[in-house]
Amino acid sequence: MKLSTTELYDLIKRILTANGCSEEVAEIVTQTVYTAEVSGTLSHGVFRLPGYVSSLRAGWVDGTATPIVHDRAPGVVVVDGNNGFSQVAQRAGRPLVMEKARANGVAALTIRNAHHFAALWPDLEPFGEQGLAAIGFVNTMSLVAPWGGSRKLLGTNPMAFAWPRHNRPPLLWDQASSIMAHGEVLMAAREGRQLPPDTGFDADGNPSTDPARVAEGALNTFGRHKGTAIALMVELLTAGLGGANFGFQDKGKDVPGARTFNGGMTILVIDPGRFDDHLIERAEDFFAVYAQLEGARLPGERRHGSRARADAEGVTIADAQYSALLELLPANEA
Ligand code: NDP
Ligand code: PYC
Repeated sequence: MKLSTTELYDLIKRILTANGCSEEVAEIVTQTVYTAEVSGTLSHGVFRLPGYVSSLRAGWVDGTATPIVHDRAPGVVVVDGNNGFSQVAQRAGRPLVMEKARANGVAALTIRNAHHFAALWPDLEPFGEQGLAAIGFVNTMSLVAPWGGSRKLLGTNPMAFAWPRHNRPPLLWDQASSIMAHGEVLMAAREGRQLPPDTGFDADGNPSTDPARVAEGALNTFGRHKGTAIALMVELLTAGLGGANFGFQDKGKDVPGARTFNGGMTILVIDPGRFDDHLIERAEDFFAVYAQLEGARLPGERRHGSRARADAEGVTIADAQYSALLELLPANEA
């Protein structure tokens, strides 16, 4: 099914409002699901809508929540998401943390009691667009075995980074700290693809390349023990620093229909202008050398390219997936 970007956006928003999101929350969550889909981050685009809807219908996440912003210190903003979506809490805390970063050079935003079920790069992009550097971390329910083990404890704990560019969109990267995002494993299961060896384990702790088994078992971290160290840091910078649930404290596993995780996010924001007047231009010298390297590309280029193509040509959604999306609407709206 071929959709224009406007049709895609409207469909996502209708599904969210029909399933318990307020107009304002639906607008914010639509933006993140839509951006993932058009940028080719398909594991966190419309593929995830049944999960959002399931958590909403179960009453596990509040689609009307109003976050509470605490101005804790000259460089610290803490937001309680009130059991809503993380992007809504971010939107509430973003102006204050930007203001603090500009005043102090560095500031941090932590979010607790909020559900993050999306790609991270749309969260970081607004900082880069406003001339700020930012690095963000999210924790998830336990899905990953620490290196050497085969039972899950860590989350897939993604992180993303934005760096403002001179007269261009910001540099952005965005990645799970597991060898593969759990969403990618679910997509492989749906498409009947086997996983590469060393991706993870089944629920009994045996190595497996079957995505359905690994989805129920445990993933490895990326880069062997080094990814374990990163995933551990993410857990501490989110649940630890933010006072959010650790992955092992996920209460959703006992709630029928709960698919999202009530956890934490931390974003560290840096104003390069407070360190030196010419840092952004100076970094462009580095990018110019990078661009000369044969075979190499900058992270984020694929997503920027995909987004530009979607704007020009629209988006194709597989017919079966489109039908499944329509089933998330009330019968008289589908
Ligand atoms: P990928 O492995 O697809 O990409 C990771 C990063 O590497 C991207 O910035 C990508 O840029 C870049 N990259 C890929 N190939 C190259 C290359 N050849 N040269 C330079 N850079 C490259 O991401 P993951 O599978 O780890 O994660 C997928 C998504 O899942 C992410 O958006 C993440 O936020 C999301 N996620 C969300 C979670 C949550 O709790 N909400 C949990 C875990 C993951 P590009 O895209 O341009 O290729
Ligand atoms: O893809 O690992 C993942 C994931 C976990 C929560 C949301 N996405």
